[in-house]
Amino acid sequence: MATPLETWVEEAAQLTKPDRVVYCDGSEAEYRRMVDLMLRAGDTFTLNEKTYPNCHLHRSSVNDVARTERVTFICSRDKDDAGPTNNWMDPDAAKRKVGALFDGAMRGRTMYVVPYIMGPANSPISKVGVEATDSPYVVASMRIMSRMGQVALDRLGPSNEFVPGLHSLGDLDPMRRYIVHFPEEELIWSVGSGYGGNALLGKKCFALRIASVMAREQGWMAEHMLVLGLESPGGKVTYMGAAFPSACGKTNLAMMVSALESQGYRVWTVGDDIAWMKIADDGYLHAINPEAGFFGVAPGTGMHTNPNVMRALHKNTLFTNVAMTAQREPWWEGIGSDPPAELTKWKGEKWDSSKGPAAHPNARYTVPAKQSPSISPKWEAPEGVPISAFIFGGRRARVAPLVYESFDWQHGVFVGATMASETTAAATGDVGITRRDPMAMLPFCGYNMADYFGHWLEMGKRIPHPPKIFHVNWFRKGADGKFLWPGFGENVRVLKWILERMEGRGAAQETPIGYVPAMKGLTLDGLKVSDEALDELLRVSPEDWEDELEDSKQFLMKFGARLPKEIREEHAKLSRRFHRAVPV
Ligand code: GTP
Ligand code: SPV
Ligand code: MN
Repeated sequence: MATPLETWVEEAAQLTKPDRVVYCDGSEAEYRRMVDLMLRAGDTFTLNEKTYPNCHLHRSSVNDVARTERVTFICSRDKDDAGPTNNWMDPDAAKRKVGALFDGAMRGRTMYVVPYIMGPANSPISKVGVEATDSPYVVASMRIMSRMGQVALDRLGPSNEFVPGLHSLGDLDPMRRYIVHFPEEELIWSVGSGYGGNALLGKKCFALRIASVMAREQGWMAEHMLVLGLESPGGKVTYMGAAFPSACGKTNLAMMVSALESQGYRVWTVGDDIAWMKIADDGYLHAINPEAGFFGVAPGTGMHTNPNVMRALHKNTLFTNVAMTAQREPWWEGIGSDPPAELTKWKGEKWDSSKGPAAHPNARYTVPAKQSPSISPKWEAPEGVPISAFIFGGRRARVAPLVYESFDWQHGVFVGATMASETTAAATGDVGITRRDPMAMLPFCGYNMADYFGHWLEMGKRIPHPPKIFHVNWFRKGADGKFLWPGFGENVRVLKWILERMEGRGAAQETPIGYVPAMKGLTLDGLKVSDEALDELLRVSPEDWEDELEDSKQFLMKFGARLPKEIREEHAKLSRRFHRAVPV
């Protein structure tokens, strides 16, 4: 008798017609074989074996360098279940249209069957997925990013409890690229891209879009959140989850080297991108990191910004679309050194400064999480870690202060639902446009976001000790267009205030949007931030917020009658608080 897995693989092979089918075991030898295939294909290079042992540089197709939200679809039976913020296709129409692209797509190629676990192998919160792919780069990446191979087959056994994902590079033509999700079937189809979240199906497709649907049905949460532990003097560790949109600082915050280490504050990394959270017997929401590696943004990453990851990247790392020096070492803008005389651009040609950035702005590294010096001793705890605070945030040149605390859960959900951020190179399209990105889930929620807000409100009632909700903004700019806040390791000063607020300390002033640190509330010793800059960083400008109220209202109106009344109520309350506030 064929197992459900074998049956699905057989059907996938009938459609895509590969020359052969190979089940992956996740071994070191298999990783080597994948790398050899990539090297022979000519799009991958071995880096300096002395300084970067077992490290490689992969160059993706130049039209395939980031997630493509335009061709990402939620194929629920009812269009309203996808909601106004998702692209939607009828599931049968999607099967026909995308099925035609899969038909024979693997002819002359090998289909690799990649079984993987999202989450620690022995955690009850973890789930199994299977990706069938014709890309050795995807196989190699999945081995770093998840618990892949035999360990997953062992967990699955003859059961049908896995989320299947079919992936083919197709012909890499952006016009024939589709990333489609069937939430009711718990199925993913992706064709025409080999990059990141489009192709590593365990990540955004399963762990967020499909899992968010499961989470709502089953009463848990799947969020685009880093998870960190803040150690305070005496050794107590407090865990926090933070949701920032793509390329807005999750990896950096999760891995930060604390500027207050001498005062006993230290940050431990549990996860850098995704959190799965369930209510545990102790009444807290417990989080696991479903991933096993970091797929992090390279540009801007250096010894001054993220030394932990820099130390982790010197072995067993797969780089994508970075530049390469004559010594065959990776290089990118913001690495902390001037560009060397001889440099090969991410596309492969010789670089000079007239040719734009040497590394693609969305160039990435894929590295095992356990290689980070900051990795938490609890990062694979099967029961997860108890979350005491949620932090929302984004890139806002104006409007949002450095940090504020919501009044209560319902208000906090409103803060998340109306958060906004300037777009980045993590997805194709315009960069720097401010858009609403609720809970940093706009591109990742597998169902109607009005119902998603409802789920958040519901969870607040069910969690006996719900996390307190905060909002941060490291990206506020002064009149000169420069960031007002130094960011990176200095962000621990904000985490410290958050911790103090949770403990009933921490000086704050009440504003219409929530509690903002009092002028002396933040620990700023040893930091050069002028009083004027601090003033601006903490300012809640009624004019800016007047525009903000209008813009968020327009956004919320898209959801029509499906929007929970509590969200509408919070909008009205915020508006009233501003109109009552004495003008400053
Ligand atoms: P995804 O992997 O796309 O989800 O991104 P992410 O949210 O993990 O963002 P990441 O930490 O990789 O940071 C993205 C970019 O923002 C990098 O270029 C960082 O150097 C920069 N960045 C991160 N934190 C800060 C900060 O505190 N201040 C400033 N100015 N830039 C930051
Ligand atoms: C993001 O865009 O949020 C990422 C990168 O983490 S990707 O895996 O490509 O989605
Ligand atoms: Mn991300």
